[in-house]
Amino acid sequence: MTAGARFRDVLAKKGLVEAMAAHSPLSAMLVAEAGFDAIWASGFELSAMYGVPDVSVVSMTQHLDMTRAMVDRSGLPVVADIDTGFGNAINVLYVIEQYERAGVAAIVMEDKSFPKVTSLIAGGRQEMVRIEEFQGKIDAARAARRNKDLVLIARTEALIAGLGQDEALKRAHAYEAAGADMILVHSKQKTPDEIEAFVKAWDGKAPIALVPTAYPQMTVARVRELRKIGLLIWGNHAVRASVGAMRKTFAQIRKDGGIHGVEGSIASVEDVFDLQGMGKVKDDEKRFLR
Ligand code: SPV
Ligand code: MG
Repeated sequence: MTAGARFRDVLAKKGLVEAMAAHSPLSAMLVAEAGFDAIWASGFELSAMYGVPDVSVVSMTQHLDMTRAMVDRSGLPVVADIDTGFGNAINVLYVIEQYERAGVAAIVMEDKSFPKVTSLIAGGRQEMVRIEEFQGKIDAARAARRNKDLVLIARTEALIAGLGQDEALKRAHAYEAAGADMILVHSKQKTPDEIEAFVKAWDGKAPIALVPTAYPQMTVARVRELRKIGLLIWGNHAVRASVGAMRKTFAQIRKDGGIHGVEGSIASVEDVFDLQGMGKVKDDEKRFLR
């Protein structure tokens, strides 16, 4: 079964795919361990991991390499955040071929112009491409995928750009008409009102994907009540958890002048050995080293 088929299977059986962000194979493994359905190969997280802004500075190959490693190590369906598709429809042809070959289950492509600016930044410069142009990019993605199981998710940034519900709905309908399997609609409002209004007004067939980072009142239970949601993405909680944990640990070590105070609050070396599969290495040594 392809990763895309597995994603579609979870959606059919559970009615909702719950994805958690990751930025590395290790974080992707922890997403799997926690029991989420899928990995969100977040552009924001990877940019933050490289210490650079999420403004199309991280290259397609950097994101692709990390995504491939996350596919390999996590065993979960991976939803790849390909931003704007790294260019125009011609670039998208190549991008889809590469990501499908890397084994992703789904791709999310957004209707902003390249280079993009991260969505949740206050006062961000949010420039969109024309509807027809983005339809061409969806068309290119459809033409490039070898297997129809690969889930193509079109993301509209109309609400992020402040263009209003009508524009968001118009774009969502246009993207569904162009063949998107799912529509992601993003919002940076501090409450779910804007998104709930969109969802209530949505009369298309494609399920909706949400990234409720800015409006944390949106729980799994509330999403299920909305019914039309097929994918819920917890967008950046892996990198934010890491930043918080590292800051706390580093500060404590500086304060204590040693590492004795942090042992109880960080993962043990054995824990990390387990994640790395050192048990198997020992077994393999017995078996193969002669
Ligand atoms: C990401 O995680 O890279 C996203 C979600 O695209 S957001 O950063 O909220 O735009
Ligand atoms: Mg992103």
